[in-house]
Amino acid sequence: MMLRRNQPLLAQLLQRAPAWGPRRKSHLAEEDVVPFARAVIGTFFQGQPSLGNQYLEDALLRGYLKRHLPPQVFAEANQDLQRFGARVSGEILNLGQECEAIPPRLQQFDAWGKRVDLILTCPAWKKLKRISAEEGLIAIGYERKYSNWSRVYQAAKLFMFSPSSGMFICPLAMTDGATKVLQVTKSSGPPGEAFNHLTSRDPKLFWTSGQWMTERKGGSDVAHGTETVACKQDDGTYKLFGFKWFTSATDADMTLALARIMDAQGSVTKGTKGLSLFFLKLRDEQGQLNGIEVQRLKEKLGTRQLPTAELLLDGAQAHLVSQEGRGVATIANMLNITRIYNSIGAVSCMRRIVVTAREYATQRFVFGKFIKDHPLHTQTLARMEVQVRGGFLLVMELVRLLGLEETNMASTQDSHLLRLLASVAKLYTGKQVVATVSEGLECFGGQGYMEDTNLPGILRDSQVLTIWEGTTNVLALDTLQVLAKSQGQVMQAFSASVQEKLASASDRSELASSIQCLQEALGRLALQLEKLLGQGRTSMEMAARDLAYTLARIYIGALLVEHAAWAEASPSDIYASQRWCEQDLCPLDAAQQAGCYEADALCRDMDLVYEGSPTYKTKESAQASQKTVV
Ligand code: UCC
Repeated sequence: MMLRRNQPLLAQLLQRAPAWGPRRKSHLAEEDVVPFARAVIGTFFQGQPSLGNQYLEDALLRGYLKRHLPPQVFAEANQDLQRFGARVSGEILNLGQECEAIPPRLQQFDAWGKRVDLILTCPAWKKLKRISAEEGLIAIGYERKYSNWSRVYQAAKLFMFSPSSGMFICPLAMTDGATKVLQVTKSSGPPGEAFNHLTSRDPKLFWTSGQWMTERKGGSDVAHGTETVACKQDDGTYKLFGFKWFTSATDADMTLALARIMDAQGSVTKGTKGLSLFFLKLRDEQGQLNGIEVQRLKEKLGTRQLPTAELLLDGAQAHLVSQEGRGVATIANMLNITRIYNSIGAVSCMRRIVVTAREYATQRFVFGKFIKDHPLHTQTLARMEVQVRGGFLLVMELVRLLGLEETNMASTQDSHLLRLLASVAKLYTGKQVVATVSEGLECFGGQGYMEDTNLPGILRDSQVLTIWEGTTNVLALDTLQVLAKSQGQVMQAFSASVQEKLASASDRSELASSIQCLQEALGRLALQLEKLLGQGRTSMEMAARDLAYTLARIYIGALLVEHAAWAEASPSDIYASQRWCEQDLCPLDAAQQAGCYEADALCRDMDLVYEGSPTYKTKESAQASQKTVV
């Protein structure tokens, strides 16, 4: 019946069948001609892009390390990274994908009704913890076998590990941040012992740490959002009572948490000055939770591999690790590390999508040729590659500065730059990764949208990089604060560093026009900053994001030029720096010229945003809000 009804279509299909498959016969049987048989649909399957050695295939990573590391350090690191480059594209990638496929779950009660609050993670997640210890992913940064270069070597490993790791990079970020805090605070007792666990290479001893800052009232405005209180006990420890709203990787062994110390009258100090930092273990020796109830695991857009939870602290035993009232300043040590990890994670995802897309372009054949041979496609990939290279050099510069500071080798200029660039890099690479990965998915056509290719997960996981550890605007305002607080010193350090990098390339004619563009942009930045100072606080806040972007683009440009001037640089290194400098390097200037920061700009923005909204108020209310921004 079916056959007869579809006869004309079948006849048509049969005429085309030979082009698709080998199953052509002179006498067709009925099973060969039904519309959805294999012979009719065809036998073509698109080749999958495979992932090669992530060290050997990354020319810039290898070039950067060769350029910077002392020869003996490079020789040793090179060997280890080559081995690790293969491990991340095989064993570790498989484990990471298993973590995505088997997300953590919360078992709140046992079979007999007893509250247990167990966070159950898959074997792959546990294996990644063991691998992290074995590979020294935290230890390298603290053993300092290679002095100030240890951080660069560590970052190279993290850079390859991150996009394969099923987000295990997240607990590592917090672990490194906590280690830094415990080192800076010179903590003794249980927090001091924890330092040894966090930096251990022995999987049996290795610990990971959490970072508990965010509460229901505030993730950004920690000073006004933290309600957790700490009550001192006779033995000098504290008991914490509060509700932590986002706690990433809640299966950690320990954590650092902010809370307000309660005095004998039950009062606490409000604001930043009331916050102190505490160390606590999640479980006791018997595995019982330390006065903690896991309320639920979060339902997230991405990072589903991570057990992110809401926690009730109901008398959790804790140790004070900061001076009283210096909690924010102390946890800032951790924030700066996790922001650097965020930037490493962002650029590493960009690298991964570009590597995968370029491989795919050599296999996918359409419109009569491989897509690598379609000019527009290759141009798209090249633009993405320029973004990756720029982001990579920014992140590695940050890590290089961190290494100098931690080994007491940093100049004042280096320290200023480190503080500034930690925020700038986090905000800029966070935005870059979302745009680049989104473009990257498009390179696979519809396949980029299919969950079982494991590609969409990269985009979902990237989106958080603009949010956690400070949103783009929070970091833009932080950048502004850093510049304002130093009374010109940080800006001076920035300009001097850019000039030094450009000077190192001054004898290279092929870089001359890039250098000129960067000099001009630096000049325009200085002029606009001067102008902004006279425009007042509201204008400065409105300019903060454009300012941060300007700093990022100019600094990245200088880094690309500096790298391109290296004696062993490739023609592509030179080309990348030229392409980078073709964009608007000073968006601050363009927006200022357009009047975006003028006195009435906020009112116009309000009118624009709220036109048609039932909550739309009047211009007067916009003016009132302008007055309250101090
Ligand atoms: O927990 C989260 C998720 C964890 C998982 C993420 C893992 C990442 C893995 C990536 C892998 C790929 S997310 C939590 C996110 N929350 C934040 O990031 C907070 C965002 N908000 C801010 O950054 C704000 O700017 C605050 C909280 C730092 C601002 O607080 P306040 O109350 O306004 O305080 P101040 O006055 O700005 O700063 C208090 C002190 C000052 O020092 P003093 O008192 O000496 O003048 C500041 O200079 O802290 C100092 N300070 C810093 N110092 C503040 N920020 C810094 C800094 N970044 N570095 C050095």
